[in-house]
Amino acid sequence: MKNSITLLNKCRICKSQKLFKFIDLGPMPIPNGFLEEKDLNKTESKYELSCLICENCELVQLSNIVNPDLMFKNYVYVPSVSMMMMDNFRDLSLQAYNDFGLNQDSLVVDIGSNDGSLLLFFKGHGTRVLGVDPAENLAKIAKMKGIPTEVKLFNSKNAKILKNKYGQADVITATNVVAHINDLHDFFEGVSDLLSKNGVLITEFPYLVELIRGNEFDTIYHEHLSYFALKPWLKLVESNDFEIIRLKKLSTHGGSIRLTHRRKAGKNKKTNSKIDFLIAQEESDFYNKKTLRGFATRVATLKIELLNLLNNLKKKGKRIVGYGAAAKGNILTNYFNIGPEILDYIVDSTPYKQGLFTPGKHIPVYAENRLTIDRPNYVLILAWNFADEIIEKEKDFRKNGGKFIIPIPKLKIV
Ligand code: JHZ
Ligand code: ZN
Repeated sequence: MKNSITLLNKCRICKSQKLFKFIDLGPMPIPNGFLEEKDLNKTESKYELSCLICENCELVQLSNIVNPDLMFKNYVYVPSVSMMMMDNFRDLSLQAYNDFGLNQDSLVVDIGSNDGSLLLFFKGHGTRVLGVDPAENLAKIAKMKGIPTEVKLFNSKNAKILKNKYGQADVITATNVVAHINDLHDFFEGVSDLLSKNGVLITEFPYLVELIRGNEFDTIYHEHLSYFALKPWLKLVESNDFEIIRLKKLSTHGGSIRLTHRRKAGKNKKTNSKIDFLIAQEESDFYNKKTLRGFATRVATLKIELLNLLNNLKKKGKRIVGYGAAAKGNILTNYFNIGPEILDYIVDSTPYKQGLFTPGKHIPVYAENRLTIDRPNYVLILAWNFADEIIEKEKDFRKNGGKFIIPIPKLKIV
């Protein structure tokens, strides 16, 4: 496989060729491609980043696909550094444990299990657990925490291997990972094979309507091949003989949804008022070129506003740093052209990012305590999805006269 398969000329799900491009971010480095100092002079690969909507099934998707090996083998993102994410995982595990009568014989398989954070909660409830993740570095950490982990990409071929080795799963979880999967029909084939007859699949993903509404353009990046609204997701689910039995809106990652699925029971289509309501809303307000073009225009305005603000502060001699070396932050800094001449550095609590430099803009990443020692004037919160958590954690910075800049959904100084 080449590094990048350029241009998707057919919809990933329905194969229609009627694709409408509504935002083009241009060539971008891979968003988690942090660099060591010794590599800063080497040429970095950049890949086109633009988003299309399929005019047939309405799936929003990337125009180019980067080889997953380049992005996921050695992965630096871990959810366990955020309390909000941990609270969400606790809630998911409790919901599944209580609602589906799990016990010590039940097997929970987590696809994209990362450092084992979600499965630790299930283990705490006493179920059997198995993680599946292609990141060798994170699987090592998960295993150290006592979470058995298979270093694999999840697909129908590997699902068979897992089934033969561990038996069928009562619950399969896939949080913040379906967007990363290219062949979604194959994903469902694998789930169907690995899942026990009455088992459930629980997914969580950022909800596209919130992405558009909240100007969350920086969550568009090479790892995320699809951006789901409910209508195309439901179509995909039904065409693979599954149905949605529960929906919960979440505040994670700028607005997400948690969906619980099981195999379709009988031929009749189940109605679910929550789902029907959201799909009706999507159809009336969302699937049109005007909405999508409006989003692209708002992003262009945001760029001007933020750059004006940062440049004025610099002219006044203010020192500005970033908070949260999130993948999304790397898209925002690259697309808005914000480099180390504006942000002295970025602080981040993830040990695997500290000491490295951001892809593209080469901004150094340090531990969070640098902020306390260094006391800059302004902090640009790049991990804006955790703004409340970060502001609360760093209340002393504000007490001492520091100010936070939150870029998304709307530029705000607090
Ligand atoms: P965060 C991730 O994207 C990765 P990213 C992934 N591709 C995905 O699908 C989406 O989420 C949904 C730091 N931080 O979670 C930690 C602090 O330093 O917004 C992270 O590096 N201190 C799987 O990378 C970053 O911020 C803190 O107190 O855009 C946040 O990254 C907190 C709360 C976070 O995801
Ligand atoms: Zn389509």
